[in-house]
Amino acid sequence: MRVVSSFETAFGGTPEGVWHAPGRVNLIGEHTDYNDGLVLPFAVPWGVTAAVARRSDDRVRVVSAQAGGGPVEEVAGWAAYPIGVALTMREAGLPVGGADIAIDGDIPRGAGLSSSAALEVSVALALNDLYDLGQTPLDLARLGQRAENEVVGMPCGIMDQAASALSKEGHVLLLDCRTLGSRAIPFDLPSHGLDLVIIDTGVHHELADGQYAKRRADCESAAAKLGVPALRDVTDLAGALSRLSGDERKRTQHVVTENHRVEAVVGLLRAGAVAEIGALLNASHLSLRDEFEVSCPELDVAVESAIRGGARGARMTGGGFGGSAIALVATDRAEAMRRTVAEAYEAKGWKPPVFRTATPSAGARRLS
Ligand code: GAF
Repeated sequence: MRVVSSFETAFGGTPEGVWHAPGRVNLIGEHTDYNDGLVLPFAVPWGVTAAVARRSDDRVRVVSAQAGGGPVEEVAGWAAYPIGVALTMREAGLPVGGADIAIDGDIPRGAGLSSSAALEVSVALALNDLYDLGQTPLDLARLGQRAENEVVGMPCGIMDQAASALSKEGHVLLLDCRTLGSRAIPFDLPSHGLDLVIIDTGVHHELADGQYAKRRADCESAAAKLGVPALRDVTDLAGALSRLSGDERKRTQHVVTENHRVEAVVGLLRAGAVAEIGALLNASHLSLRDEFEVSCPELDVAVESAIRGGARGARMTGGGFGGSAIALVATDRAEAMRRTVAEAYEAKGWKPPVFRTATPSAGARRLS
């Protein structure tokens, strides 16, 4: 394994083990996690692999095949994620000593498939095993999120880390972001003659992180005005909207309806009506575009052209402002759909999008 040889080259010994954590796609439930709402992600076949050994001192050293260069100990750039996890575990009172960590990954960069959560969870799982910390996969997801919030400074919710830590092959993960209760729901696309195609726009618009924090603040101030702990708690949407205006009104409209869409998708999946979720994916996209305002022209064209090209439904996935869209399409129409999307991009003079088939995959695990 390449990550083992990169460990040996960087640190001069052999790792005690190798761990893997996947990236994710979110089927539906966008920008609901930090509103105590519902999400429905699943793990993708790509992820981050960490080869790790304990050290007799407290130092944490990291190398990455993607970043290149020698071992890093500074909490900056990409290294803030893995080192941040170790520091956060210590901060939480867990007895984590030093570690040498080599990282390798195959999540396409900038595709919005949560390479950062995969990085956090792979390292958290490795340290949990090596230092016998007794943390559950959900605990590890929370530690990863805390590292990202407190060390990296990105105010993300729990969805990405939970998807990486808890997903089951062939299933989507229904996660209640308030109770943190979760359930694996079968998502067997081949038996329905369907593909879920990831359309990677290849763009990542600047200011995305500031916009994320702003959306979160809009939601929190709306909930405060409505006198509820979180937008999850809005039961009378029309009444709530009549008491809000501007951005707070739009964000509330999105979050409340998006939670309903997650429930509706779960109902259809449980009834075996997978192809019928398409309209809800489309509605989610329009709401993210018009009410939550986190889409961008590249995502909108991907979604519109996918639908025009025969998709049952399509939407942006993840935080937005670039990254990827997903399209649910009959397997025998997938090729024609990809062609329609590629032509739409060409007509705009944009670089071609990259298509990948999303297979619901297993969550984080030890490989050796
Ligand atoms: C990003 C965040 F990291 C998640 O927590 C979630 O809020 C998502 O955007 C939007 O649904 O991936």
